[in-house]
Amino acid sequence: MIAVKSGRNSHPREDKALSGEQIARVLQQIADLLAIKGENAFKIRAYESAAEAVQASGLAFGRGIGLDELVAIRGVGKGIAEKIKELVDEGRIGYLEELKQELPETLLDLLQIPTMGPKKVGAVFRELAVKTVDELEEAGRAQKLRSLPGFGATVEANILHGIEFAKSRTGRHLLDRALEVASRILSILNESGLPERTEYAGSLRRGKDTIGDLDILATCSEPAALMRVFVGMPSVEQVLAHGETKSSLVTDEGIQVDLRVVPEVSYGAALQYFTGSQAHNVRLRGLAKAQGLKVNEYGIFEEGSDKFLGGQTEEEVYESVGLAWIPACLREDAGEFEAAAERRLPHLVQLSDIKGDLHVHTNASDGVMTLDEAALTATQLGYEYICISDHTKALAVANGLTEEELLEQAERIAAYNDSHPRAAGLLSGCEVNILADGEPDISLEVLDRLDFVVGSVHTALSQSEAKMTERLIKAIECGSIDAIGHPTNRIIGKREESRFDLEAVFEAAIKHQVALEINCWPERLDLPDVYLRRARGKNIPICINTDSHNTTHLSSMMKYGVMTAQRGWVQSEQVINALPLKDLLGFLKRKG
Ligand code: DGT
Ligand code: CA
Ligand code: CA
Ligand code: ZN
Repeated sequence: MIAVKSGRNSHPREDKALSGEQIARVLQQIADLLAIKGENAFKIRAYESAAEAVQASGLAFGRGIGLDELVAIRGVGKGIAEKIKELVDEGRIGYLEELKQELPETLLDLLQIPTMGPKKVGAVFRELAVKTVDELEEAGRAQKLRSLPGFGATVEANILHGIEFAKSRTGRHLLDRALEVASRILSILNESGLPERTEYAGSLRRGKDTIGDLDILATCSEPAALMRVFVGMPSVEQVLAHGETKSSLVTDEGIQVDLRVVPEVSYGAALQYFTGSQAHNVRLRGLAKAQGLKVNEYGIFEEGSDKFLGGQTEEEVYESVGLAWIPACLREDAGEFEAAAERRLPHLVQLSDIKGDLHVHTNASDGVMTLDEAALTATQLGYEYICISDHTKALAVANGLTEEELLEQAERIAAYNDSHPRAAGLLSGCEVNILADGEPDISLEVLDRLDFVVGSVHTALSQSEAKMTERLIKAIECGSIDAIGHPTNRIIGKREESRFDLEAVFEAAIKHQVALEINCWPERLDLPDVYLRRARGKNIPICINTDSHNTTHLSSMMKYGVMTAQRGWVQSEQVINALPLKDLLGFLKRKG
């Protein structure tokens, strides 16, 4: 007899009965692996039908169950009944174990990615030996998927998008994606003509390197209508809450977005509150309380009487506690209250201060733009200069240049400058590898003939703290390197930072006037804000570089680095690529 006890326990070995759902899951695994293997459709369908039938039965299956009882379930044939019995009696199916010998179980994860069906999973495994999601992403980024039969560039792009989506369902989002989604949503809301004001608050307004969710504020005389526009946007995956003045949803990028409509008189107080950070707000409320005030998302109130005193602008909120307005990127309770009280808030570098970009790759190494395309984009951006800094020879995967090739490129750059007197100036340079022992992989003599040299660590990233410190300091001291590229080598969510003695590296950078880079790649943002904050007041030379490989990077990524710089209290006078060309050249000479 089929046991009718419901099997909630998921341990087949310990429990006497398995639920239909547990059995169905195992049968589905077999069906998926067979499909990946490319087995005939009837066989696959048989396992899928059995899985559905067993699950739909809602029954639990106890040890010692008879084959005839299993076959009695419509949709379960004799062969599969035997396998179910094996699973129920022994806790495993030999056939499935054999399949897993042939096909790694991790292939099943690939099926979870939108647009990846079993045929495609089978193809990437057979043709490219791709077994995991990370390997699939790597193959996609290296443009290896598009040449597989039946794939193509669009399929490849869809797969990469699918991976990003699958990953974004959990965890935090990178700054570029969060900013894109927020901008898109603000445009949709504004285009409806309903709101008077819209703005994003939260960690995005503070420019954090990763964003948990988006917090959007609006004022609007018809909040219900605005909420309908919001939840009706085409990119909505799921509506979590739909109210009169607050709604939450998840976009099809997997990003949660909260929209709040607030009264005009409370706008500044709400913006201040929802910008956070929480630590900053706690501190602010404490200051207010000490002055007999209550500050919350609705406004500024007199404690006790609850008399409304203001809150239409953020300035009013800060004024109420005797402070100057504090830029959002500083609101982490990391010294900004003290600085505001003493009227010594930093003169933060602004995007408009940036005069050039000192880390740009071309198709001479692993970039996809030509020298002329890079220069044209720089001119369009209104830059005075950019430095062409292709990879050097030790980075063979990036087609790194040799000494001769660098000097040839420098000649082409000089010729370009001669023939384009009105365009942004090109500086000759390179992104030289700092080898494991701290030596650059290009002779100092050649480096000294270039205008500007970024030195980066690309190998032996996990050296001991002592070794890495020594390595970086040796590079700083060599005299031919002008900036250290992406100093910690972190890739957010993927690769840990290299460990080194930050203070010692800061000291060397100051002594030798070598700049530390803020690399603008959203997955890097390196140096990170917290380290920059530790350097505050030390006047360390900083360069904010896009590390561009194409023209879109060049025009779009500077802002992310500037946000990180601002969070790190970086002042414009510290930033060498905020210097006009002649002052930058002066800095380089003084350094020599
Ligand atoms: P996230 O989304 O994790 O990147 O970080 P935030 O800072 O955007 O945090 P979120 O979305 O939870 O809340 C937005 C802001 O609202 C937060 O920075 C401060 C304020 N807030 C939210 N909940 C609380 C709270 O319980 N107490 C205080 N003081 N502030 C809060
Ligand atoms: Ca948030
Ligand atoms: Ca939120
Ligand atoms: Zn690099």
